[in-house]
Amino acid sequence: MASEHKNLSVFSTENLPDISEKHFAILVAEWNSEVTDPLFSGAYQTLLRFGAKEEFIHVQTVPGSYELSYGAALAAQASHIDAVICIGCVIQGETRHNDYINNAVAHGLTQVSIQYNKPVIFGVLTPNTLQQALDRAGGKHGNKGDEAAITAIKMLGVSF
Ligand code: DLZ
Repeated sequence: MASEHKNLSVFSTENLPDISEKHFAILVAEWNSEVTDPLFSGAYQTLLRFGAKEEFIHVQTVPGSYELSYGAALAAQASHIDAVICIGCVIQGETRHNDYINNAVAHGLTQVSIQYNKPVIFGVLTPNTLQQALDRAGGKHGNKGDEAAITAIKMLGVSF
């Protein structure tokens, strides 16, 4: 049976919804700030580029990526917030702390999104090395913060 299909590719920026009246929360983890700062800038500038109003972008830092879930829950339960973008970077260390943090954040953000019925975007890098992270925070692999913002915008256009 044929069905209508909307292209959700994160790399296509055609036919994005109007976001001029949408409010965004951006949460930024302070850990690995040399990575999360450019990720944040990418997300922020991308929202502006696609029509968000500066005064409708609400920014809050949290200590580490683990705290993104709680921050996202606070943002998502605020009635004026339409979408939440979470920025973090968890670099693999000598122990498995990164696995625990990454799993907890991925699970936590999914739960928040479903509980509050709002897009909550996982803009968390999970690299093996700092260089891999920098490559994805404005380096040779682009800026995943830009992609996080575009993902949030696209999700605001998803409806049934
Ligand atoms: C503790 C910790 C470690 C070891 N590594 C990172 C990291 O690479 N990236 C990150 O965002 N946060 C890290 N944290 C901090 C935790 O996310 C969290 O802030 C603490 O465990 C306190 O809950």
